[in-house]
Amino acid sequence: MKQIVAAVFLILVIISLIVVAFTIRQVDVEQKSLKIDLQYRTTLLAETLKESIEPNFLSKTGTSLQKIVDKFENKERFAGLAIYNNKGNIIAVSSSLPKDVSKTQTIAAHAMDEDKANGDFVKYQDKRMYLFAVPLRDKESVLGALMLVQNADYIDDKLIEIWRNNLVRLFVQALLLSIATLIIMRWIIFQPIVNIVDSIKMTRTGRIDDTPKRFPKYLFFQPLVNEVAKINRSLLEARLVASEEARLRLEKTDSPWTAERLKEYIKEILKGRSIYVISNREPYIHTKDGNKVKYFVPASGMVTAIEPIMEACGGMWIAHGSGDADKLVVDTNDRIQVPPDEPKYTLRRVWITPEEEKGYYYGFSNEGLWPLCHIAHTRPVFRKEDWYEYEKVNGKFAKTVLGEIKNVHRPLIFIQDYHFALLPRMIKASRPDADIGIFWHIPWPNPEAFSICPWRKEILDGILGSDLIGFHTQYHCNNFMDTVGKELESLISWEQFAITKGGHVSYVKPFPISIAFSNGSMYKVDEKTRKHEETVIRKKHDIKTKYIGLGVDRLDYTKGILERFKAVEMFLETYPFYKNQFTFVQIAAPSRSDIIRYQEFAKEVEEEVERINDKFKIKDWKPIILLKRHHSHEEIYSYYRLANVCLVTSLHDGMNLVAKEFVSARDDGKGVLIVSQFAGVSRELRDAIIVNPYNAEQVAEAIKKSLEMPQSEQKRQMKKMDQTIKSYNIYRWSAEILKTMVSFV
Ligand code: ADQ
Repeated sequence: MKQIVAAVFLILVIISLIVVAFTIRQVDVEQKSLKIDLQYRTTLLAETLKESIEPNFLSKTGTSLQKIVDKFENKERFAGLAIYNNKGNIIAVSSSLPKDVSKTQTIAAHAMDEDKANGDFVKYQDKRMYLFAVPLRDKESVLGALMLVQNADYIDDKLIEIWRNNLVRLFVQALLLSIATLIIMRWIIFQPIVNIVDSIKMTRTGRIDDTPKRFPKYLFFQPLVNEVAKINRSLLEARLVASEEARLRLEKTDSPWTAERLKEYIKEILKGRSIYVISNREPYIHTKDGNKVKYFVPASGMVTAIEPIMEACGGMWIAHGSGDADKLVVDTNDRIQVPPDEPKYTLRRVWITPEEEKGYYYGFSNEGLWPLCHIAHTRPVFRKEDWYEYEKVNGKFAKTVLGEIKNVHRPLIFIQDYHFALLPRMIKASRPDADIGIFWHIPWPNPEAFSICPWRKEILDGILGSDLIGFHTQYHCNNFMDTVGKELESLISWEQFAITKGGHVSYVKPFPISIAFSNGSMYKVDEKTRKHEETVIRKKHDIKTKYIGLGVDRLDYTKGILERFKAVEMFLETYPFYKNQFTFVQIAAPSRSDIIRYQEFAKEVEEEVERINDKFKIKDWKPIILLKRHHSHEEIYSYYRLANVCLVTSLHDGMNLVAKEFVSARDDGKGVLIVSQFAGVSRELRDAIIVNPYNAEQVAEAIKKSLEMPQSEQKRQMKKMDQTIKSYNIYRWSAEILKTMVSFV
């Protein structure tokens, strides 16, 4: 609509300019012609009068001259006349003539001096007048002058009339043209184009399109319509072929897992059952930006992992609506179709109050359970009021889920993470027919560490409402089984990895989470683009060094960011050759910044960067560049492609997807990955350099080894890690979890 208004405005401006230019010209011509006409008429009249006054001028008395003058009173457009003697004095004058028109004297004197007619336009009391004088003479000399004064106001009136008429015409034309433009653009051009785009989009996203109805009928669109119809048909055919191939591939387990294959697989095993994912963090957050609403994908490993599954399988994702514009874009049932550009599943938002968020999210989840499960030496804080909110919000989500599945037979509920430990039991209690799985994205600590939680029994009982409990590693599964054995009355089967409590069986299994990586990187670029990206990034941050190291994390104390900086410091101290040769770029997304510990941590990170940079700074080089903001995945991947070495030095991490993303970004096989032995990913990517993040010397050595590693070795390592991730990507992860969930029934 904005473009249409702009186009109409532009047209109006152009028309106005044209009309104004033409009017100026017309007025100019008209003015000249009216003036000439007036001058001509005045000259004729002057000549006539002159003939009757001139003979015997001297002998005529003032009274007889006055009589002649009076005869010309009250003539239309004629203001009056005056007769001067050769001394410049008035002998006779019309009573209607303003006496104080001073210019008359000058003009008359001039006519007498020059002995020829003289005239000029003057303004008197806001009126325009034409003064014209002719000399009166006998045979020898000039005896006086005759002055004629004409009203010339009608010329201005006429010009004003021209302006008025043209402006009215302009207004009417502009109005008609605007309406016509609006109609043409809105209904004849814009709407048909929108229809064509919608149609292509529908076909691209696999929905059937009612093509003939939507396409414009206008002749000039026909070639485009024909081509689009052909493209749509080809896309539909290609989709059918791909779907058939994927279906055939289901039997062949060695073929790669793709979104298509997962979709077909899910169709096979779910047989029409609906999937509901529940998480705290939503996959798309809508925010206000002035008058506009924007959205972004949050920095979250859980979102990175679950989003491709939902895109492939559809269903409903129920999550906390945390964006300040979230409420503006949902329908009356608090639902919105996402991804916003290409809807594939439903996002159902749940609203929680700031007080609930404080207790449930910041308090119990992130100041209690998060540090409890991560052995990163930050003490958990347990507050009764936080626990109360945690229970309340779990109850709120349970109510929402139960409402959504009310009429759904045997729904499949897939709960994410430590924010919802109580939810499985709450749902199971009302809907025993639902298959419930929970995936715990963070580590599970040993029973002693867990035993400090005042509500450990409630948490364990809540989780055991699930049919399937998933962790990233076998080690975390073992810890969970041990913890339940220590805390609850239950039957534990180490053979089947199952826990029976109150007649209900929960299976505990490892599912190492991964990323959407099948045929190539999700954000693949060609060599030219990669080079361009490198130039842009280097220029933007003034990086001139040969080597670049990279860290990508949420600003979280478990990610070992400070330890990483310490290792960079040690590396530069031990190997000063690399000063001015190596830059470490740390991309850090602000996270949970309402929690004091996180605020302190963010400050510590900044201070540490400043300290190290001050220590080593040489001219225009500094060793660490801290980019403290949320980045899109496209942006992050351009840094992955650029780095010689990527450091993942978590103090404790369930898995860590950054490590996998780095490998997936390196189509060129170059680059080295350093991984903490305390991150789940170190159990899978064994070809990375595995380090203890607390051991700065060891990490510094690993950096040196990475920068000096021959390319053939880099490629060998990358290739093996690449294969590991591809063979167990996020599609396979979800296929295995969902298959395990449904196979228990
Ligand atoms: P996280 O600790 O959030 O999740 P992690 O595995 O480290 O997850 O992945 C972080 C994700 O956020 C990555 O996709 C990364 O690209 C993105 N990210 C990082 N920095 C960013 C920035 N500055 N801007 C935007 N995005 C950024 C938890 C567990 C992990 C586990 C995941 C998945 O703690 O151990 O791997 O869940 O189960």
